[in-house]
Amino acid sequence: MHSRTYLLGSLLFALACTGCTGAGTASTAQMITCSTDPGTGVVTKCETGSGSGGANECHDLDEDGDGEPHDVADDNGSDGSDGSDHHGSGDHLVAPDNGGSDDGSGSATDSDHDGIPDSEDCDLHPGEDDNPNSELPYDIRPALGATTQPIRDAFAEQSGVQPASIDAVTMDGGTWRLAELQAGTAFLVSEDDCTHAGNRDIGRDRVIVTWRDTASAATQVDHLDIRYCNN
Ligand SMILES: [Ca+2]
Ligand SMILES: [Ca+2]
Repeated sequence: MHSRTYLLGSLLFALACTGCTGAGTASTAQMITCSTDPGTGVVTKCETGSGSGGANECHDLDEDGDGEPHDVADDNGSDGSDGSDHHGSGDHLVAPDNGGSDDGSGSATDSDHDGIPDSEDCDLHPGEDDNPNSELPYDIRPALGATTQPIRDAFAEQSGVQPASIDAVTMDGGTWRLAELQAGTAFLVSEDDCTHAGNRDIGRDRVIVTWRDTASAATQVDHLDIRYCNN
């Protein structure tokens, strides 16, 4: 699919963009840096550029240019047919080695061969492309006027099974519907849900969910994007 010329151009762009601060337009194969939740490692917020190299940070070559590690062909509409994209394939674009915290560790493992060592790779964080959870989908899209319990609806949609317990629901920024989400209370999706400034976008919030499949099982954690009214 990709010619060598295209690939080279993309890499040169990615290299040139390592100094970008986030003000530029989204583009494919851009380097992005994401902050991660200190407790769970879940990706919370991302921006373009190679970041400061601090703690609680990961990197990704954003193949579809949407500013997030998760790469899908169509992230704005129906993306139910993307089950075969990217996962484990050998055609990942490769990031230039721009130094950073992998200095001195020439044998750092890079299991998806994208040029970013596993220790820094967002794709390996909970719920991302190389570490998907089979029980919780990437996002759930409650419709205007629908009655929803977004987290339970998401478990039902993905696996058809509810966990034994949902131990924690947190948000990195904002508290929109947080009380309902933590209590598992059903609510009616209103215009305000569609238009509020969420922690990801207009009408869109990312929550971090911790649960157990059985009372004695270890906890699992994943993020879930709630996209009210398909935002
Ligand atoms: Ca992406
Ligand atoms: Ca990698």
